[in-house]
Amino acid sequence: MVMFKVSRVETNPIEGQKPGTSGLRKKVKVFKQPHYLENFVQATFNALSADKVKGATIVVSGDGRYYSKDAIQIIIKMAAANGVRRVWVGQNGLLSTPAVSAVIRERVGADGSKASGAFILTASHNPGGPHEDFGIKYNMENGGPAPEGITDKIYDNTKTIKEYFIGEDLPDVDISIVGLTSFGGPEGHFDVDVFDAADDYVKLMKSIFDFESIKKLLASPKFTFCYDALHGVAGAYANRIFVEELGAQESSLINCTPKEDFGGGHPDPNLTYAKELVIRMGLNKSKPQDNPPEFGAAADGDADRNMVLGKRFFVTPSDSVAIIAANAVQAIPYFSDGLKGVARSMPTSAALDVVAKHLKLKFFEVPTGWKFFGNLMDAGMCSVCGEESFGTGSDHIREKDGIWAVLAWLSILAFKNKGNLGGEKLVTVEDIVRQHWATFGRHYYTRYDYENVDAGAAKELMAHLIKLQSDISGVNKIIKGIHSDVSDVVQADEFEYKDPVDGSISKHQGIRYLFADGSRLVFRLSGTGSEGATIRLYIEQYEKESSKIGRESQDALAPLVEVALKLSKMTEFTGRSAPTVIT
Ligand code: G16
Repeated sequence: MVMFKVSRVETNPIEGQKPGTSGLRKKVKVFKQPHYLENFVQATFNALSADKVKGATIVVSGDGRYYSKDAIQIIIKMAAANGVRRVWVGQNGLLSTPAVSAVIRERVGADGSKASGAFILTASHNPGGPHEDFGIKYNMENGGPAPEGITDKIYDNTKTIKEYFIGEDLPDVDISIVGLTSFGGPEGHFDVDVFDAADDYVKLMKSIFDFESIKKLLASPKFTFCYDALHGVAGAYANRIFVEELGAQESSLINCTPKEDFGGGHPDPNLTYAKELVIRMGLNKSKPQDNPPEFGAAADGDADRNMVLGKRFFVTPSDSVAIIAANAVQAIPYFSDGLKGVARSMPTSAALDVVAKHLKLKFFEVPTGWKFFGNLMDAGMCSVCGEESFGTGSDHIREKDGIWAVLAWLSILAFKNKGNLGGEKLVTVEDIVRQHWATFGRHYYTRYDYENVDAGAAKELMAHLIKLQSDISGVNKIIKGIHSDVSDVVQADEFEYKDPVDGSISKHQGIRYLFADGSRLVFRLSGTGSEGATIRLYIEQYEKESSKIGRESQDALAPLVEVALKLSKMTEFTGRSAPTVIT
C-alpha cells in the first residue's frame, strides 16, 4: 500500500474569497494562483465540526468544467491530510449538483459508510474554459448548500488563514476508472472510491416517477421530444434516463457530451443562450421550423437548472413550479399523499401563491438561493419549490434538479394524456399552461439582466432606488409622469427574511416596489457572477380576467418596463441602453 505524509504549508490570506449566492465563483486564472484553491478548501475544513472531517466520508465532483480534474486531485490530497477517511468521486469527476445531493443523502458505501458533505466543483451556468469561470461550494450532511452561518465562517477563515495541510506525496488517483484505491497515512487508511456517476441518481428518479407511463408517452408517434444539455454534466444522465430507461430516440438529445468548455457556449438554459434548442422548438422567429417537437428542455452546466418549452411556446420558470405544484399529487407517485407545503424565492412570480391558496397549502417566500429551502424541507414544511432563475425541485434532495423538473413535466403530460395517446390530438404543453392561466389567472413576467456592469455604478443605482423608497408619494408622482395608467405603489422596501425554522434573519435580499394591483418591480444584484456586477430587474403583473390572459408578454408588461427603467435611471447609471439577456 502506498503511504503518504502530511505536509504543512505556510500561506497568507487572499482577498475576495467570500462565497456568493452559491459558492465561490471566479475566473480560472484566479483559482490557479498559488494557494488560492488550497486556502479556500482548508478554510472550509476549518469551518466544519471535527466529526465532519476526521474519519468522515466526503464527496468531491462537479460539472467537469476546465480545471476540475486538477482541483479534484488537490482536494483529495488535502482531504487525506486533514484526516478524512474516504473520498467518493463520480467517474471522471462528474456528478451533477442534484446527483451530489442524492449521493450524500442516499448512497451507502460497501462498508456501510455515509457521506457527511461534498465539495461541488462548478460555476453552474457560467461559461467554462481556461479564460472563463471555475467554482467551488460545500454541501452539508442534508445534501444542501452550506447555510450562511457556515459560509460566513469559511469567509472569516480565509481572512486569517496561515497554513494548510496536504498529502503532497500522494500519487494522483485515476478517476476515469470505477474502483477503490487505498493509501496509508499517519492516521490510518485513506480510501478514494470512484463510482458510476448516474447509478444512485437514476435509482432515485425511478422511485419518484412512474417511468412506465412516461415511457408510453414517449412511445406515442404524436409525441416528439428534444433535450439539450448545453454540453454540461446533464449529458451524463440524459442518455441513461431518456434513452435507455424511457426509450426516447438518441437523436432527441443534443449537446449531451459533457465538455470542459461547454463547447465554447454559455451553459445557461434560457431563451438567449440555449440557441439550438430555441431554434428547434420553433421559437426563433427568423428561423421558422416546419414541425418542432412537442416538448423541449435544457439544463445548465451542473444540471440543476431547467428550461421547459412546448412547441413554439416558452414556459416561464415561475409558471412551471406553479403548474407542477398544481398537478403533483395526481401526476407524480412520490406526492400521492399530498404536498407538505410549497415555497418560492422572493423575485419569483406569485403564480405559486395562487395555487397554494387554492389548494390550502402552506406557503413560504424566501430570499434568492436554494439554501433557504433546505430548512423548510428538513422541517417537513415544504415539498415543492422553485425560482424564477430556472430552478425547480422538491424535497427528494436539497438542491434544485433540472432532470427532475423535466420528468415532472413529462409526468404531467402523461397524466393529462392518459387514455388519449391514440386520440386525434395530444394535450400539449401550451394547452396545460393556458388551462392553468384560465383557472388561476396569469402572472405576466419578465426578467432583464444587465451583465458585467461596473460594480460601482450598480451600487449607486441600488442606493438611488433605496433612497426613493423613503417617499412613496414622490415615487408615485414620478411613475404617473412616466405612465399615468400604471397603478400606485403601496409598499416599497428591501426584502428581509426570518427563517421560520431557526429564526435566523437575512437582510438586504432585494429592493421591492409593490403596486396596488399586485404588480411588482424587484431589483437585485446577482450573487453568482465572477466579474463586475450583474443587475437583475424582475417585472410582474397579475391578470385574472380571462379575456386578458392571452396577450404577448412584452405588450402586457411594456408600461411597467418603462416605469422600471426610468425610475431606476438604468441607462444613466449603467450606460446600457438594453439588457444583456431578457427572459
Ligand atoms: C444559484 C442558486 C439559486 C439562485 C441563483 C440566483 O443558482 O443556487 O438558488 O436562484 O443562484 O443567482 P443570482 O444571485 O445570480 O440571481 P446556480 O444555478 O447559479 O447555482
